[in-house]
Order: sequence, then C-alpha cells, then structure tokens
Amino acid sequence: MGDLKFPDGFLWGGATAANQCEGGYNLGGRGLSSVDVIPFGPDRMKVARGEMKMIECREGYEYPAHEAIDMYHHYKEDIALFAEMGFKCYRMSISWTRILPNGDDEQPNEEGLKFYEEIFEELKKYGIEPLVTIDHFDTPIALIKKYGGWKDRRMIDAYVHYCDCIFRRYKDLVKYWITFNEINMLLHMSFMGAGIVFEEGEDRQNVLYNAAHHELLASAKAVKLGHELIPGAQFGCMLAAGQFYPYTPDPKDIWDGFEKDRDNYFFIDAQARGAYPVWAFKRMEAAGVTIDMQPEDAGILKEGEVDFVSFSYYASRCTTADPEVFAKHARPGNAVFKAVVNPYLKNTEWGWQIDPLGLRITINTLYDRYQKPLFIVENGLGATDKLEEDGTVHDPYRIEYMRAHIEAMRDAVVKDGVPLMGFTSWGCIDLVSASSGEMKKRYGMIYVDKDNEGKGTLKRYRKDSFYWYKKVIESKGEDLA
Ligand code: BGP
Repeated sequence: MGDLKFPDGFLWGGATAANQCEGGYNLGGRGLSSVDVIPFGPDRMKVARGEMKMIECREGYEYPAHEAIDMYHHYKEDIALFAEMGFKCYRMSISWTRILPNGDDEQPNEEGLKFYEEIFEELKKYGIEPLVTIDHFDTPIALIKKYGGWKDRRMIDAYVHYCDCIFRRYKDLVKYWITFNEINMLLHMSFMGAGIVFEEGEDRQNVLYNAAHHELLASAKAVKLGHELIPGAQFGCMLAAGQFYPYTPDPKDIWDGFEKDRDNYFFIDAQARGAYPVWAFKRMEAAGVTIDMQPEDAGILKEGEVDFVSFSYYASRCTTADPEVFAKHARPGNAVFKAVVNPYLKNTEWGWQIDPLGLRITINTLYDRYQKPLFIVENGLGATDKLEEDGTVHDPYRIEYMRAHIEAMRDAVVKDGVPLMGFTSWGCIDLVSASSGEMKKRYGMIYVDKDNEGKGTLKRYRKDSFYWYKKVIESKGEDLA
C-alpha cells in the first residue's frame, strides 16, 4: 500500500477565480472588468464568445459576478474551512481592476493591494501555499474601451505593469504563479478569455491569432520579470486540456483529432518551449493569418519559458472528419468545445463526459510533449446538490468522480512516474459557473446557500465530500475509500 502515497510536498488543495467567488465588484475602489458585464441567461454565451457587444451593465440583466459568493467579506471563514480540509495549496486569482481600476493606472490602488495581502497572510497562518492566477478571465473594461482588449499590442505593457505591481508587493508571500487561465479559451470564449468583441466584417482568425500572440508575449515578459523580482518563484502556463479522441479508426478522424489537439497545444508549445511550432506558421499562412511579429518577439518568447505546465481537466473530447457524422452525434447544447458524443462515456447533468482514464492519458501526453513538471489546477464535477434540513449535503456522485480522477492521477504519478506538483480541485467552495453563470452547477466540497436567482443566506455548509477529501489529503492520497 505504501507506494500508493503521493510524495511529501505534493500540493493538495482547491481552486477558485476572483470573478466567480469574490463579488464586491464595485467596492474598495475596484474598476469594472469583462466578467462583470457577462450576464446570466440566454445572452451569456453570445457575450462570452464576443458575438454580442455588452461592455457595460445594462438594465434588466442580472450579473452573477457582482456578488458571486461574496468571498470579499467571507474569506477568513472560507480559508479556515480550507485549512480544516487540510489544504496545502489554494489556487486563486487576483482581480486586475482591484489593483489597477482602469487597467493601466500609474499607481496601484492601495485598498486592492491590501485586500490580497490580507488573504495571503491568512493563508500563511495555516501554512497554505497560494498559487496565484494573474489573469483568470479578467480584462479591465477601460482597456477594452481603449484598445479593444487583447486585439491590441499595447495590452502587453498594461499587463506587465500590473504584474510589476503585484510581484513587488507579494514577493515574500507568493511563490507559485500562473500567467493566464486556460489561455486557449481565447479561441472559444473570446470576450471572456481576452476582452474581444468581434466587429462586423472583421477577419476573426486574424484577430484571434494576433490576440494570442499578444497574450503569449505578455506571459513571457511576466515570467522574465517575475524571475528577476522574485528569486525562487515558479511560473506556469495553463491549458484547458482534454485529449481529442477519433470517433473511428479512420485515419481522417485521427488527423482531425490531431489537428484539434494542436489548436490547443499551440499556446503551450510557445510558453513551454519558448517558440512557435513550425506547423503553426504554415497553418496561419494557409488561413491567411498574419501575425504582427516584431523583430524582438522571438527572443521575448524564448526568454519567457515557463517553469511548469498547469492545466484544467474535466473531460476528453471526441471528433470526426465527416461532417455528417459530426452533425448527427454533436454534443448537445451550447458546448464550449465543439465535439461529438463519445458513446463509451457517461455524462454529467450538464452533458460533460466523464473520463477518468482520459486524465491519465492527458497527463502522460503533456509530459511526453513538454517534460516539465505538471500541475492539475482544475478538475471536478458540476452537479446539483441538496441542502438537507439538518445542514448536511450528501454528494456521493462527487466523491465517486473525485475518487476515479485521483486514482487516474495516482496511476500517472506512481505507475508512469510523471512529476506532478499538485492537484487543486475546481470550485472547492461552490461558486458561479463560468459557462452558464449558474449557482446551481456546484463543484464545491463546501456548500454555499445561494441559488440561481441570487437568493440565499450565503451561509457555508460542509458536504460529505468535505470529510472525504480531508481524509484523502491526510493519507497523502492513499485512502480513497
Ligand atoms: C474552466 C474555468 C473555470 C471554471 C471551470 C468549470 O473553464 O477555468 O473558471 O468555471 O472551467 O466550468 P463551468 O463553471 O462552466 O462549469
């Protein structure tokens, strides 16, 4: 049994993002950010994808990020609960506009800086290591108005200035950093990922790949600056991962999956290898995409290689080159990644396919490709929970999901020998869903009393999975019963 333990120093924990849990959107001098204007309801996806312009809060709409679960006022209580579960690590993000309300103010907002400093001090009290995402679906509205978000190269300087402010202030408190959350999401949810609203007649591919270029340069510059300012700190990139499987053994399907994986790896190739892969230039050329490549850019990418590769994993994806088969078996609903249904897998209530072995496959693929330490910074099950009258929440389905995925991760570590730095379970406390804006889609091991209509006491409750995960961490992953 002994060899089933994860190594000492493995960073067990949970993950959240400012925009999905913090609330207090207009408090403490905070400026408006992209996520603050992404509404609940039928227009959400259109806005998140950059297909409907909404860069201010409008009458008649509900904006779940404004209050979220009000961690702004509850963080002490929440961190105490994380500590009770035995967290070694807490992944969170800093809200850019809490630090720089207009995104590029010369002087940072002291109240915002203080807020996160207090959080980091609180974590330190319990020996919890923060893992900080610098930009988790978070583009300042003022910069969207000024530059059109990441379409514009000037975003790089604004971002690096933001990094400079937080690196200097938190250099003694934060050792692990992630430059951009799910950087490949820029291709799928362009407003949420990069503050991009498509204009009439604009060449979308051209816009997207230039925005990607800007984010990649910004990431590289941040890594370089961070290494200079915070000796010993480690910087990671972050991928929305999940291998594409071919629907059939037809080589055309294999190639289709291969190409779709490459669309995502494109970003991580640049961040983890410090250069664009050669095929990317060919593909861009074929698609008529021209990147604004300045003479210094290749050097910037090279100097800004990340130390580790982090990723989210919820499901594998399945694809086919045959449009008719694709149409017939397409995943229903407003799926973020276009894919077909894999008949071998079960679905969550939200139609996400459950594939724990896919996690082992993904971990090994990423390690084969990059040979850098990996970090699973998101994984979990979004499900409906029921708060019982006695304050308990019975969530065996979540325990089952987590057990299977932790087992697969353990196989990758113990049997395959992949160096994995840690595992932070997504939405360790219930929070607002990024894709649907719902509270009902709960990932937490801590229940928060709030519903889709925004009603509830915001009181926190321990679910059954809370006690289960505590035991997993205590036993270093050996006891998953
Ligand atoms: C990832 C995001 C998270 C999170 C998660 C779950 O894409 O990085 O912010 O929300 O997915 O997705 P959802 O909230 O849509 O269920």
